[in-house]
Amino acid sequence: MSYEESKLEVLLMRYDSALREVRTKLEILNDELSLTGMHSPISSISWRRKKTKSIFEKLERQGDPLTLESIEANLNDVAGIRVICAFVDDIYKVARMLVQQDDIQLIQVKDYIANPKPNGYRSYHMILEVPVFFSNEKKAMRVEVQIRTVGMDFWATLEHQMKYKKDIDNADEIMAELKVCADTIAETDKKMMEIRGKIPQCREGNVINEMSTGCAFETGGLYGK
Ligand code: 0O2
Repeated sequence: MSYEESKLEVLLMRYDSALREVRTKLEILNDELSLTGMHSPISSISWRRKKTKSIFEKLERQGDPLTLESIEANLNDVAGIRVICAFVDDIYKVARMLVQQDDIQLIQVKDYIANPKPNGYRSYHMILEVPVFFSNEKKAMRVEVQIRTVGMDFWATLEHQMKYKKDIDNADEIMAELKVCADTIAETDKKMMEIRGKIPQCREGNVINEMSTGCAFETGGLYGK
């Protein structure tokens, strides 16, 4: 292995460590809220670290230098975590609880729930920096966190397929149908919160969620590369 290759391996290990840090923070928050009898906001967490090939392809697409320094400087999504919540207000609760931790630095927020994309995409995105302690240094590593409801995730997974199929004949028609579905899902998400508010046990927060962790994305999986 060349010197450059071994340095890349170390950098990727650091992104993996940062993913573990943020994941643990989210799991602790959820465990704590479950124990206190409050409604646990997180339904599931999944994560992926971009593969080397995708990292360099993205740098190339952006016209950035293909160096290790450039990876850290120009890519925010080498490490990505996706958090699925049952209700829209849980999304904001989780985001708030995470960024209020004093070792987390919030670099960027994109609220595609308040401001959906024209295609109907909804999700709450944050770029965070989390410190990771290694044998002889502390490194602040970037992690992209996407938080969305089950419905938004269902939609985004199907819509993501269109990214690679723009040349099909009825692409416009499919995109229009997807837009209608996105709006319907948003309406349903809103309605579900209203209904939850009418159920006494839910108002008091006795909903039990299942925590399904451990799904590292494979190439071509839900979260892409
Ligand atoms: P993949 O294959 O999921 O990794 P950036 O890509 O971060 O340099 P951008 O596009 O401004 O810059 O970031 P943004 O808007 O926060 O989007 C980042 C990620 O959000 C995307 O990563 C997707 O995972 C998801 N996303 C954003 N817009 C859409 C959308 O319209 N539909 C779907 N299904 N997902 C979306 P990648 O790298 O594009 O894709």
